[in-house]
Amino acid sequence: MPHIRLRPDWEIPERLATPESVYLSRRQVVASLGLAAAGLALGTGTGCAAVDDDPRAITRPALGDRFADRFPAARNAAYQLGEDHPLTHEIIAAKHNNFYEFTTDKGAVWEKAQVYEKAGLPPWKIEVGGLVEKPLTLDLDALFRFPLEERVYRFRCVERWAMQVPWTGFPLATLIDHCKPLGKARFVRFVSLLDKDRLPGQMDYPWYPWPYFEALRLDEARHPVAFVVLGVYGHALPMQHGAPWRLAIPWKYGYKGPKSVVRMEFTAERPPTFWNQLQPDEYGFFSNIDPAKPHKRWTQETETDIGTGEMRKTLLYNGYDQVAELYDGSEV
Ligand SMILES: Nc1nc2c(c(=O)[nH]1)N[C@H]1C(S)=C(S)[C@@H](COP(=O)(O)O)O[C@H]1N2
Ligand SMILES: [Mo]
Repeated sequence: MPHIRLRPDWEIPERLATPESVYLSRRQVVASLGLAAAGLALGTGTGCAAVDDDPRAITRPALGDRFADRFPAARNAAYQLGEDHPLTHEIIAAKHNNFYEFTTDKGAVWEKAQVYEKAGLPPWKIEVGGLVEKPLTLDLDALFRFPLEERVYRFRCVERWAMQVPWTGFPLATLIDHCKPLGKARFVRFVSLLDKDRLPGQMDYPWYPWPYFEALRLDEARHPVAFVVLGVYGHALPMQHGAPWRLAIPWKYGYKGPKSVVRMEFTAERPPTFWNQLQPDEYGFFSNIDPAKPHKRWTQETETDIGTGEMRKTLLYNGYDQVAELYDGSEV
Protein backbone atom coordinates (compact mmCIF):
# COMPACT_ATOMS: atom_id res chain seq x y z
CA MET A 1 0.00 0.00 0.00
CA PRO A 2 1.61 3.32 -0.94
CA HIS A 3 1.89 5.71 1.91
CA ILE A 4 -0.20 8.74 1.03
CA ARG A 5 0.83 11.83 2.89
CA LEU A 6 -1.13 15.02 2.59
CA ARG A 7 1.26 17.86 3.30
CA PRO A 8 0.20 20.77 1.09
CA ASP A 9 2.33 23.87 0.92
CA TRP A 10 -0.56 26.10 1.95
CA GLU A 11 -0.55 24.61 5.39
CA ILE A 12 -0.03 27.00 8.31
CA PRO A 13 0.25 25.13 11.56
CA GLU A 14 -1.44 26.47 14.66
CA ARG A 15 1.71 25.56 16.52
CA LEU A 16 3.50 28.52 14.92
CA ALA A 17 1.48 30.45 17.43
CA THR A 18 3.39 28.86 20.27
CA PRO A 19 4.67 31.72 22.40
CA GLU A 20 8.40 32.32 22.35
CA SER A 21 8.78 31.45 26.01
CA VAL A 22 7.29 28.07 25.23
CA TYR A 23 9.72 27.41 22.38
CA LEU A 24 12.51 28.38 24.68
CA SER A 25 11.44 25.87 27.28
CA ARG A 26 11.11 23.26 24.55
CA ARG A 27 14.70 23.85 23.47
CA GLN A 28 15.74 23.52 27.07
CA VAL A 29 13.89 20.24 27.43
CA VAL A 30 15.37 18.85 24.22
CA ALA A 31 18.86 20.05 25.12
CA SER A 32 18.66 18.66 28.60
CA LEU A 33 17.82 15.27 27.16
CA GLY A 34 20.73 15.54 24.72
CA LEU A 35 18.29 14.90 21.91
CA ALA A 36 18.61 18.06 19.83
CA ALA A 37 20.31 16.29 16.91
CA ALA A 38 18.10 13.24 17.17
CA GLY A 39 14.92 15.35 17.17
CA LEU A 40 13.73 14.30 13.73
CA ALA A 41 14.47 10.65 14.24
CA LEU A 42 11.96 10.72 17.07
CA GLY A 43 9.27 12.02 14.73
CA THR A 44 6.41 9.99 13.30
CA GLY A 45 5.91 6.29 13.39
CA THR A 46 6.02 6.05 9.58
CA GLY A 47 7.34 2.72 8.48
CA CYS A 48 6.92 1.32 11.95
CA ALA A 49 5.65 -2.26 11.77
CA ALA A 50 2.97 -1.59 14.40
CA VAL A 51 1.07 0.73 12.04
CA ASP A 52 -1.49 -0.79 9.71
CA ASP A 53 -1.83 1.15 6.43
CA ASP A 54 -4.91 -0.80 5.33
CA PRO A 55 -7.70 1.76 4.75
CA ARG A 56 -10.04 -0.29 6.93
CA ALA A 57 -7.56 -0.06 9.80
CA ILE A 58 -7.09 3.70 9.32
CA THR A 59 -10.80 4.36 9.76
CA ARG A 60 -11.56 1.59 12.27
CA PRO A 61 -13.70 2.66 15.23
CA ALA A 62 -11.59 3.02 18.36
CA LEU A 63 -14.33 1.23 20.32
CA GLY A 64 -14.12 -1.80 18.00
CA ASP A 65 -17.51 -3.44 17.49
CA ARG A 66 -19.04 -1.79 20.51
CA PHE A 67 -22.16 0.16 19.55
CA ALA A 68 -21.81 -0.96 15.90
CA ASP A 69 -25.57 -1.61 15.92
CA ARG A 70 -26.19 2.16 16.33
CA PHE A 71 -24.76 2.83 12.85
CA PRO A 72 -25.48 3.97 10.23
CA ALA A 73 -28.04 6.50 11.42
CA ALA A 74 -30.57 8.18 9.13
CA ARG A 75 -29.34 11.36 7.49
CA ASN A 76 -31.04 14.56 8.58
CA ALA A 77 -32.13 16.18 5.30
CA ALA A 78 -31.88 19.64 6.88
CA TYR A 79 -28.09 19.28 7.03
CA GLN A 80 -26.81 18.40 3.58
CA LEU A 81 -24.49 20.31 1.28
CA GLY A 82 -24.74 21.32 -2.36
CA GLU A 83 -22.64 20.06 -5.28
CA ASP A 84 -20.18 22.89 -4.75
CA HIS A 85 -19.28 21.27 -1.42
CA PRO A 86 -18.61 17.58 -2.21
CA LEU A 87 -18.09 15.14 0.62
CA THR A 88 -14.41 14.78 1.49
CA HIS A 89 -13.03 11.28 0.94
CA GLU A 90 -13.01 9.35 4.19
CA ILE A 91 -9.29 8.48 3.96
CA ILE A 92 -8.31 12.09 3.23
CA ALA A 93 -10.18 13.25 6.35
CA ALA A 94 -8.75 10.37 8.39
CA LYS A 95 -5.16 11.29 7.47
CA HIS A 96 -5.26 15.05 7.97
CA ASN A 97 -5.93 15.85 11.59
CA ASN A 98 -5.20 18.26 14.37
CA PHE A 99 -4.95 16.38 17.65
CA TYR A 100 -1.94 17.63 19.56
CA GLU A 101 -2.31 14.91 22.19
CA PHE A 102 -0.73 12.68 19.52
CA THR A 103 1.48 14.93 17.41
CA THR A 104 1.49 18.37 15.79
CA ASP A 105 2.17 16.63 12.44
CA LYS A 106 -1.25 16.58 10.77
CA GLY A 107 -0.26 13.74 8.44
CA ALA A 108 0.87 11.48 11.29
CA VAL A 109 -1.90 11.80 13.88
CA TRP A 110 -3.69 8.72 12.52
CA GLU A 111 -0.62 6.52 12.99
CA LYS A 112 0.02 7.59 16.57
CA ALA A 113 -3.69 7.34 17.32
CA GLN A 114 -3.77 3.82 15.93
CA VAL A 115 -0.90 2.70 18.12
CA TYR A 116 -2.59 4.26 21.17
CA GLU A 117 -5.99 2.78 20.39
CA LYS A 118 -4.61 -0.72 19.77
CA ALA A 119 -3.44 -0.80 23.39
CA GLY A 120 -7.00 0.03 24.40
CA LEU A 121 -8.82 3.20 25.39
CA PRO A 122 -8.92 3.91 29.13
CA PRO A 123 -12.28 3.09 30.76
CA TRP A 124 -14.47 5.96 29.58
CA LYS A 125 -16.65 8.13 31.77
CA ILE A 126 -17.96 11.65 31.37
CA GLU A 127 -18.01 13.57 34.62
CA VAL A 128 -20.58 16.38 34.70
CA GLY A 129 -20.16 19.04 37.37
CA GLY A 130 -20.33 22.71 38.28
CA LEU A 131 -23.69 24.50 38.21
CA VAL A 132 -25.98 21.50 37.77
CA GLU A 133 -28.86 20.21 39.88
CA LYS A 134 -26.75 17.20 40.78
CA PRO A 135 -23.28 16.19 39.57
CA LEU A 136 -23.48 13.04 37.44
CA THR A 137 -21.33 10.55 35.60
CA LEU A 138 -22.27 9.29 32.16
CA ASP A 139 -20.80 6.08 30.80
CA LEU A 140 -20.58 5.17 27.12
CA ASP A 141 -23.78 3.11 27.27
CA ALA A 142 -25.64 6.23 28.38
CA LEU A 143 -24.00 8.37 25.69
CA PHE A 144 -24.74 5.98 22.83
CA ARG A 145 -28.36 5.58 23.97
CA PHE A 146 -29.43 9.02 22.67
CA PRO A 147 -31.21 8.87 19.27
CA LEU A 148 -28.61 9.32 16.53
CA GLU A 149 -28.76 11.09 13.18
CA GLU A 150 -26.25 11.87 10.43
CA ARG A 151 -25.45 15.43 9.36
CA VAL A 152 -23.13 16.50 6.58
CA TYR A 153 -21.27 19.50 7.96
CA ARG A 154 -18.69 21.88 6.64
CA PHE A 155 -15.55 21.99 8.72
CA ARG A 156 -13.06 24.86 8.76
CA CYS A 157 -9.75 24.98 10.63
CA VAL A 158 -8.31 28.37 11.54
CA GLU A 159 -5.27 27.32 9.47
CA ARG A 160 -7.47 27.71 6.34
CA TRP A 161 -8.07 24.08 5.45
CA ALA A 162 -11.64 22.91 5.04
CA MET A 163 -13.58 19.70 4.43
CA GLN A 164 -17.11 18.30 4.33
CA VAL A 165 -17.82 15.31 6.54
CA PRO A 166 -20.84 13.24 7.56
CA TRP A 167 -20.92 13.22 11.36
CA THR A 168 -23.21 10.92 13.34
CA GLY A 169 -24.47 12.10 16.69
CA PHE A 170 -27.16 14.17 18.35
CA PRO A 171 -27.73 17.84 19.25
CA LEU A 172 -25.54 19.15 22.05
CA ALA A 173 -28.73 20.72 23.47
CA THR A 174 -30.00 17.19 24.21
CA LEU A 175 -26.91 16.39 26.26
CA ILE A 176 -27.09 19.73 28.06
CA ASP A 177 -30.75 19.21 29.00
CA HIS A 178 -29.83 15.76 30.30
CA CYS A 179 -27.23 17.39 32.60
CA LYS A 180 -29.86 19.76 34.11
CA PRO A 181 -27.79 22.94 34.45
CA LEU A 182 -28.97 25.53 36.97
CA GLY A 183 -30.48 28.81 35.80
CA LYS A 184 -27.35 30.76 36.74
CA ALA A 185 -25.14 28.65 34.44
CA ARG A 186 -24.06 30.75 31.45
CA PHE A 187 -21.18 28.74 30.00
CA VAL A 188 -20.25 25.11 29.52
CA ARG A 189 -16.69 23.91 29.62
CA PHE A 190 -15.28 20.69 28.10
CA VAL A 191 -12.10 18.91 29.12
CA SER A 192 -10.34 16.32 26.95
CA LEU A 193 -8.51 13.18 27.88
CA LEU A 194 -5.40 13.31 30.06
CA ASP A 195 -3.05 10.32 29.75
CA LYS A 196 0.46 11.65 30.31
CA ASP A 197 2.11 8.25 30.32
CA ARG A 198 0.64 7.09 27.02
CA LEU A 199 -0.39 10.03 24.83
CA PRO A 200 2.74 10.90 22.87
CA GLY A 201 1.89 14.60 22.49
CA GLN A 202 1.33 15.01 26.22
CA MET A 203 4.72 13.44 26.81
CA ASP A 204 6.56 15.27 23.99
CA TYR A 205 5.09 18.76 24.49
CA PRO A 206 5.02 19.33 28.24
CA TRP A 207 4.73 23.10 27.72
CA TYR A 208 1.09 22.85 26.64
CA PRO A 209 -1.43 23.19 29.50
CA TRP A 210 -2.82 19.62 29.25
CA PRO A 211 -5.51 18.43 29.20
CA TYR A 212 -7.07 20.35 26.26
CA PHE A 213 -9.98 22.53 27.39
CA GLU A 214 -12.66 24.45 25.50
CA ALA A 215 -15.91 26.24 26.30
CA LEU A 216 -19.03 27.71 24.76
CA ARG A 217 -21.59 30.21 25.94
CA LEU A 218 -24.63 28.18 26.95
CA ASP A 219 -26.92 29.70 24.28
CA GLU A 220 -24.35 28.77 21.61
CA ALA A 221 -24.05 25.25 22.99
CA ARG A 222 -27.84 24.94 22.93
CA HIS A 223 -28.16 26.12 19.33
CA PRO A 224 -29.57 23.30 17.16
CA VAL A 225 -26.46 23.31 14.91
CA ALA A 226 -24.09 22.47 17.81
CA PHE A 227 -23.58 18.72 17.56
CA VAL A 228 -22.27 15.90 19.76
CA VAL A 229 -20.32 13.55 17.47
CA LEU A 230 -20.07 9.81 18.11
CA GLY A 231 -19.36 8.68 14.56
CA VAL A 232 -18.22 9.66 11.09
CA TYR A 233 -18.79 8.13 7.62
CA GLY A 234 -21.44 5.83 9.02
CA HIS A 235 -19.54 4.21 11.89
CA ALA A 236 -18.23 5.05 15.34
CA LEU A 237 -15.25 7.45 15.48
CA PRO A 238 -11.71 6.34 14.78
CA MET A 239 -9.29 7.64 17.39
CA GLN A 240 -7.82 10.45 15.27
CA HIS A 241 -11.24 12.15 14.97
CA GLY A 242 -11.69 12.22 18.75
CA ALA A 243 -13.15 8.88 19.87
CA PRO A 244 -15.27 8.09 21.72
CA TRP A 245 -16.91 11.52 21.28
CA ARG A 246 -16.17 15.10 20.30
CA LEU A 247 -18.03 18.24 19.33
CA ALA A 248 -18.75 19.69 15.90
CA ILE A 249 -19.45 23.44 16.05
CA PRO A 250 -19.28 24.10 12.31
CA TRP A 251 -19.68 27.89 12.40
CA LYS A 252 -16.53 28.21 14.53
CA TYR A 253 -12.91 27.38 13.79
CA GLY A 254 -12.06 23.73 14.35
CA TYR A 255 -10.31 24.15 17.68
CA LYS A 256 -13.66 25.05 19.28
CA GLY A 257 -14.63 21.38 18.84
CA PRO A 258 -12.78 19.44 21.56
CA LYS A 259 -12.07 15.74 20.97
CA SER A 260 -12.12 12.77 23.35
CA VAL A 261 -14.01 14.66 26.06
CA VAL A 262 -14.05 13.32 29.63
CA ARG A 263 -15.53 16.20 31.59
CA MET A 264 -18.24 18.88 31.26
CA GLU A 265 -18.69 21.74 33.69
CA PHE A 266 -21.31 24.46 33.85
CA THR A 267 -20.16 27.88 35.04
CA ALA A 268 -21.43 31.42 35.55
CA GLU A 269 -18.16 33.06 34.44
CA ARG A 270 -16.50 32.60 31.07
CA PRO A 271 -13.96 29.79 31.44
CA PRO A 272 -10.46 30.03 29.98
CA THR A 273 -9.84 27.97 26.82
CA PHE A 274 -6.65 26.26 25.57
CA TRP A 275 -5.77 28.35 22.49
CA ASN A 276 -7.21 31.58 23.82
CA GLN A 277 -5.07 31.25 26.93
CA LEU A 278 -1.94 30.51 24.88
CA GLN A 279 -2.40 33.31 22.35
CA PRO A 280 -5.43 35.55 23.02
CA ASP A 281 -4.68 37.99 20.20
CA GLU A 282 -4.78 35.17 17.63
CA TYR A 283 -7.46 32.85 19.01
CA GLY A 284 -10.53 34.58 20.39
CA PHE A 285 -12.96 32.96 22.77
CA PHE A 286 -15.79 33.06 20.21
CA SER A 287 -13.73 32.33 17.08
CA ASN A 288 -16.71 32.49 14.75
CA ILE A 289 -15.68 31.98 11.13
CA ASP A 290 -15.60 35.39 9.46
CA PRO A 291 -13.78 36.23 6.22
CA ALA A 292 -13.65 39.88 7.26
CA LYS A 293 -11.72 39.16 10.46
CA PRO A 294 -8.16 38.24 9.51
CA HIS A 295 -6.01 36.13 11.76
CA LYS A 296 -3.09 38.20 13.00
CA ARG A 297 -0.71 36.45 10.59
CA TRP A 298 -2.93 35.57 7.59
CA THR A 299 -6.13 36.51 5.81
CA GLN A 300 -9.26 34.44 6.39
CA GLU A 301 -10.90 35.45 3.11
CA THR A 302 -10.19 32.10 1.47
CA GLU A 303 -9.88 28.44 2.39
CA THR A 304 -8.59 25.28 0.69
CA ASP A 305 -10.64 22.10 0.42
CA ILE A 306 -8.37 19.22 1.52
CA GLY A 307 -10.22 16.83 -0.78
CA THR A 308 -10.30 18.74 -4.07
CA GLY A 309 -7.44 21.17 -3.40
CA GLU A 310 -9.80 23.91 -4.56
CA MET A 311 -9.45 27.34 -3.04
CA ARG A 312 -12.73 29.10 -2.34
CA LYS A 313 -14.15 32.05 -0.47
CA THR A 314 -14.67 31.70 3.27
CA LEU A 315 -18.30 32.23 4.28
CA LEU A 316 -19.44 34.17 7.35
CA TYR A 317 -20.31 31.59 10.03
CA ASN A 318 -19.08 29.02 7.49
CA GLY A 319 -22.46 29.42 5.80
CA TYR A 320 -24.50 28.60 8.93
CA ASP A 321 -26.43 31.87 8.86
CA GLN A 322 -28.99 30.58 11.33
CA VAL A 323 -26.50 31.19 14.18
CA ALA A 324 -26.38 34.95 13.51
CA GLU A 325 -29.24 35.33 16.02
CA LEU A 326 -26.76 34.47 18.80
CA TYR A 327 -24.48 37.43 18.18
CA ASP A 328 -24.52 41.20 18.22
CA GLY A 329 -21.23 41.69 16.38
CA SER A 330 -19.09 42.44 19.43
CA GLU A 331 -17.78 38.87 19.78
CA VAL A 332 -14.14 38.04 19.07
N1 LIG B 1 -8.49 17.43 22.43
C1 LIG B 1 -8.25 18.08 21.29
N2 LIG B 1 -9.28 18.49 20.54
C2 LIG B 1 -9.05 19.13 19.37
C3 LIG B 1 -7.73 19.43 18.94
C4 LIG B 1 -6.66 18.98 19.76
O1 LIG B 1 -5.46 19.18 19.46
N3 LIG B 1 -6.96 18.31 20.92
N4 LIG B 1 -7.52 20.13 17.77
C5 LIG B 1 -8.64 20.96 17.30
C6 LIG B 1 -8.39 21.49 15.96
S1 LIG B 1 -7.27 22.76 15.84
C7 LIG B 1 -9.06 21.03 14.85
S2 LIG B 1 -8.86 21.77 13.35
C8 LIG B 1 -9.96 19.87 14.94
C9 LIG B 1 -9.54 18.81 13.93
O2 LIG B 1 -10.48 17.77 13.85
P1 LIG B 1 -10.20 16.53 12.84
O3 LIG B 1 -8.78 16.13 12.98
O4 LIG B 1 -11.16 15.47 13.26
O5 LIG B 1 -10.48 17.03 11.48
O6 LIG B 1 -9.98 19.26 16.25
C10 LIG B 1 -9.96 20.20 17.32
N5 LIG B 1 -10.12 19.51 18.59
MO1 LIG C 1 -7.58 23.78 13.74
